[in-house]
Amino acid sequence: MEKEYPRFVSLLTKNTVALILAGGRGSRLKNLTEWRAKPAVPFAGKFRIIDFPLSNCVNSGIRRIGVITQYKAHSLLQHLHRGWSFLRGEFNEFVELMPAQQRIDETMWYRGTADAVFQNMDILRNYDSTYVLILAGDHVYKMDYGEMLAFHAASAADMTVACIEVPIEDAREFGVMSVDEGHRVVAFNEKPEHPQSTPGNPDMALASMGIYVFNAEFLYEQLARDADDPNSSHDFAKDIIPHIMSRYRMFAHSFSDSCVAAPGESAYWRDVGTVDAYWEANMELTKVTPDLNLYDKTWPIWTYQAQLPPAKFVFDDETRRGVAVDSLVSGGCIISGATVSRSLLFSNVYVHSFAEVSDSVLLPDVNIGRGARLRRVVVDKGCKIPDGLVVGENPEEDAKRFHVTKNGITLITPEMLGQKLHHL
Ligand code: ADQ
Ligand code: ADP
Repeated sequence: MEKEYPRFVSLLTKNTVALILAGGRGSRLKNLTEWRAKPAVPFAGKFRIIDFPLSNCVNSGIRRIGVITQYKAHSLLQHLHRGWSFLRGEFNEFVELMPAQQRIDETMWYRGTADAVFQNMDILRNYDSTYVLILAGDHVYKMDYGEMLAFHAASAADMTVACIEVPIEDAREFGVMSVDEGHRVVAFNEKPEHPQSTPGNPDMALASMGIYVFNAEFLYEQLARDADDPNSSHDFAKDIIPHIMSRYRMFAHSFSDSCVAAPGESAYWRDVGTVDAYWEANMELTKVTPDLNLYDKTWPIWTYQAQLPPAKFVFDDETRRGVAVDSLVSGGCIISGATVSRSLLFSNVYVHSFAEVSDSVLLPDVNIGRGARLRRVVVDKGCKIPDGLVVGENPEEDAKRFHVTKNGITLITPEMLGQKLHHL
């Protein structure tokens, strides 16, 4: 007699391959992405942005992962190599790199996002998975993809897109959709001029998170069809979704059903796509109870961890300096006779005597000279801030040397300081 087995999420995640699109430049991050792709940008003291989707995969039980790279990939590849080689090939677990310009037509870089997947189709087929999960490498969030897969399977969908409500004034940056009562997608517009609001709430719109689950065979068929279409820009949101929405079963899965948050915590999802958003998201972590909980032992964020001594504070009795308050200070840092407040210090940052740093994000290996005063700055990796430099008190003066955003955040990179060393 045939036995009916219950549908376990672990079976779904095991039969899934995740592909992380990590090829875009993220040019709104200005000089922070001059030497590295956006997914490789350091975030939250000791992580890189791509650690979030990668950790979500591993924590969800999806352990076959491809990372599709293109733009300025060196720093990203180095990070993946150092930090993400711990999966076990013996158990059919891996993080595999899929650089552009190597398959099908050797002269062609990836065009759109769909083309980036299409060019890796022969590799993908070899994985022999039932589902393909497509992710962006440039968002910060904690999500159990297993919940989304279970929703996809239960809906008998061909494709499922994860969605989140966003304020209507921000909706132009996203794919905006409408769904029916059964969560089936009935309209989808990529970055619309006039976004449609959600029924009953004119202030909000339903946005695509750029996270897609496909039945594997269905995906391959669609990619092959799209590749032959001379009018296509080979992009998931612009070409693939509009084509399949009315012809096949496409569903929207709500992020609130799969975000990893304890009761009382809000659903956290950030596109740290601009210097302002990047500063803001890092600063938020210095709050007493940040929206992003990095202390949840059930959902660790994995990363590459350098072997560093603990953070050190050298207090000067006379000046009462040598402290950091409301701040995150990573390993290898030394704060010596200086004052740091509401700031986030990545690994190996030295802040020397009489310096004052507030409301700032200092990337790894930054050195702040004696008596320097920095307010509302983002300092890129490896910068040596000269003794006595003052930034954040006179925006017009700052703008002559550095990049000042519309919210008044100053970005400082080694090049702007005339320091040629490119720290990736
Ligand atoms: P965007 O993020 O603006 O919108 P896109 O620029 O295509 O779309 O980037 C999507 C992801 O693919 C990013 O992670 C990027 O790094 C990567 N990528 C872009 N081009 C690539 C290429 N040629 N090769 C490899 N990787 C590449 C998308 C959707 C919207 C949705 C938002 C959510 O198009 O519908 O609302 O994401 O943020
Ligand atoms: P300042 O901040 O006054 O310019 P330094 O940067 O030379 O001075 O360092 C001040 C203090 O920081 C030292 O007295 C020492 O305690 C600590 N320190 C500096 N470098 C190291 C190091 N490599 N290992 C351990 N402690 C260090």
